[in-house]
Amino acid sequence: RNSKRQIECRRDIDRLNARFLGIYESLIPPDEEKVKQKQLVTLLKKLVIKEWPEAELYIYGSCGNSFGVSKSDIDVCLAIEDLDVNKSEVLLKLADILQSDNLQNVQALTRARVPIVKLMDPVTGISCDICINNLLAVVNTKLLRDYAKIDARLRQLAFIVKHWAKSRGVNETYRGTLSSYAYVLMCIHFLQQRKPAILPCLQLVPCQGMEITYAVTVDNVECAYFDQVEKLSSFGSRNKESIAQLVWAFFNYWAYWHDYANDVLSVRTGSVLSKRGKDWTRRIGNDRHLICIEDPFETSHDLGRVVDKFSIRVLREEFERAAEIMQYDPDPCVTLFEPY
Ligand code: 3AT
Ligand code: MG
Repeated sequence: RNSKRQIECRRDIDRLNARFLGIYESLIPPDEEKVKQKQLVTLLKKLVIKEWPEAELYIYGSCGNSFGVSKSDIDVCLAIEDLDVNKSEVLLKLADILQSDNLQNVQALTRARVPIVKLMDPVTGISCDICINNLLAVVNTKLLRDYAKIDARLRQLAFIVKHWAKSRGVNETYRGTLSSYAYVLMCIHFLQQRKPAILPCLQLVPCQGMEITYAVTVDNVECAYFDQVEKLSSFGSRNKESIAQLVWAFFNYWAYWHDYANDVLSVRTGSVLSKRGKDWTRRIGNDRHLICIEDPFETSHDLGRVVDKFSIRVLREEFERAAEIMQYDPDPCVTLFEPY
């Protein structure tokens, strides 16, 4: 009787895995969408080069880090060395150039926290944000993309978590919840912590046969790590956990096990640091440090700083809701993503 129960249980888990993988597959952007994105960026490059011949255009964010679902906006960074005029002037000039090339809804947001030009390509319907010289974001985009190449479960888990966060309204930094970037870092850290580990720590080198193979200094921040990730393609193979188990354990961790009072998540070190060690124990200005996620390169930067005393409750209730659903709901794939 016991083994019959085990077999049924196994079947339930297999079925749930298949459901999660199905959701993951349905979120992946189709190839033709990727082609259209490339075409738009090529057009933008052509326009930009005319005005700034030395400039470079980089894709960053979810279209570049491999964690973008279908129909994501494109984030583009215009890199101009030795900027002798201010960013606002460049953005206004850029908006001018784009407007006269039939791109739609062109808007320069010069007073935003990250000043950008927004636009929409009428041919493809793709929206795009262009910022200036935000090279740290280009580098952290590469780090995320490199982590994704090591073990397929990272991309699967992060797609599910992002989809959950968007469905439940907890992926809105302007309302005090977390950015997509923060959620992906939470997933990377979680997989670094599994036993056996599913992901290594690429910045903790030399270690485990890894050394620094990529190093740049951007805005006085040294960014260095092991980026020959094709050599790590079997790193996580000793861990056999399935996506359903990982989704369950992820929400369980954030609902019941994370020490919000004392701990800082650190992908850079592949470990948990103490808030005390980082002097993140009290509110300074608007930074409350109620959930602490260290940026892998700008280590003084807490990605949880947008979270306030109201939104931390919303977040934690959502983690608990998700954990309960994964534990008890007969059809978690529906309930988990119910619109809030
Ligand atoms: P979506 O699919 O658009 O939700 P995304 O990965 O594009 O996810 P965002 O649009 O929130 O995420 O951010 C775009 C990129 O900007 C992602 C990351 O490279 C960078 N970024 C975002 N927030 C921060 C931050 N607080 N610190 C440093 N880099 C950041
Ligand atoms: Mg984006």
